[in-house]
Amino acid sequence: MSRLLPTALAVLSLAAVAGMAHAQGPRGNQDANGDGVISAQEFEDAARARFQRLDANHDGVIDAEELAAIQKRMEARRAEHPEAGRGPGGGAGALAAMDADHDGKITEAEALAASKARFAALDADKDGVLSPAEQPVRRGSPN
Ligand SMILES: [Ca+2]
Ligand SMILES: [Ca+2]
Ligand SMILES: [Ca+2]
Repeated sequence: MSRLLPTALAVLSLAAVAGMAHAQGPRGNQDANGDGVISAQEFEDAARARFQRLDANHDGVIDAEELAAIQKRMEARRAEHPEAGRGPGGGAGALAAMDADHDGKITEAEALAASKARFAALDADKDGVLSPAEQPVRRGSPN
């Protein structure tokens, strides 16, 4: 008994730490200042950060090769966690849709323009911020 308790406590605090890390993880927490709403600036910052993460060789363009790698990663993740759904920004299909001039590559300008359009679409009451109700649902998007 006296040996079990500390172990249980250790497991619990580990779980708490893991949970916290998860909540603040890189998986698209766009509400940078934690005020519960996502401003246009926060949305854009998150889009830029995501773009830079996806631009593996940092040349300012996500090319077909990088797109394919992203797609592969997303599929692997979905196969591993089918219940997790897709992160904000959608899948590789949504990425390809950002390619405004259809040259098979996505520039940072295209990604940011797409993100702006997405923000406008999400901001149902057009007050310039995404309230919790307007924020994209992270699990089980219906398509
Ligand atoms: Ca915010
Ligand atoms: Ca690149
Ligand atoms: Ca709004």
